[in-house]
Amino acid sequence: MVNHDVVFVGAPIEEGAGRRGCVMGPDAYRTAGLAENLQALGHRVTDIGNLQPEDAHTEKVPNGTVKNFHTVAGWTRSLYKTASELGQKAVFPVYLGGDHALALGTVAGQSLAANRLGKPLFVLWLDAHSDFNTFDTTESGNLHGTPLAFACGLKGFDGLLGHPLSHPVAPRNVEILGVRSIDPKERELLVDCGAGVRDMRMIDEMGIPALLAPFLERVRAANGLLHVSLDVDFLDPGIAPAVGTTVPGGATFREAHLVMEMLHDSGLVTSLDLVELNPFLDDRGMTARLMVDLTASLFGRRVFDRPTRSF
Ligand code: B3U
Ligand code: MN
Ligand code: MN
Repeated sequence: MVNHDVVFVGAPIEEGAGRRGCVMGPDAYRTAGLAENLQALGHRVTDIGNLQPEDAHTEKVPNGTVKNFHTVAGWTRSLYKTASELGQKAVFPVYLGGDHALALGTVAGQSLAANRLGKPLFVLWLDAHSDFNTFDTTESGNLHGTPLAFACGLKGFDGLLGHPLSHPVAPRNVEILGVRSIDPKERELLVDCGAGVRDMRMIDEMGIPALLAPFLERVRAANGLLHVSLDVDFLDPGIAPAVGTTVPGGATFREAHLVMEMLHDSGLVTSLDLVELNPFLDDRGMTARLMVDLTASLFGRRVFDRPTRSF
């Protein structure tokens, strides 16, 4: 098994979500033993602590719907900078959220880094939502509903970085898995751009391996890097209650672990977001522990060794 140099980057942002509590996410992962679990698998873990948002208060607020624009822009800038630096080093960054607005910075930064390494970035978005709104289409104004559209280079994100996004992710390199809630205008944007959308019905009909293996093959064939963004609400609320935006009918315990196990076996994943954990809503830490266990599966925990790699 490959031993990674894992770097934890805490990003206690909660201003992208509709309710407070994600600020406690990074410490909940630490308390639940994320580092110890990865070390037990043979990985080296360095925790650089929590980032601070930059100051972006002079930017013009894009419209009256968007909430907490200056704070989210500040986080985007510091995460973009950190991700573009870490993405060029021989380390495996794990971004501890924080709400999903943190991916405004992480995906764009990892994409810039991948470009500098001469490789395309692919993104696997594990989420009940597609997070494909722009500042113009968002109905809620919550910016955790926008990061994938920003990463794909859609228009209408003026002022977020302070400069245009130079290396967006190609929408055909994006796979959204487990989705079951899409807003009407967001749906139009998604259809137009051609990102891969695999909803719960497809998981029911085809199963995880038939959906995920072809995507991993594409990443491999393109010699690409793979960023995984895991939103707690990808999981069924019955096993993962600690999230502000539960949507019934999510991934089961076994489906989620199988995704992580296949990702590990592929050897293709180079960076990870753990987002939307709201410890204030948890039930005796069960969601934090499940997220730790899923991460351990992604980093190679298994019940029994298989003789050959299957994906
Ligand atoms: N699409 C809705 C709902 C939502 C997106 N992401 C989350 N909720 N967590 C929105 O607010 O943009
Ligand atoms: Mn999300
Ligand atoms: Mn979500």
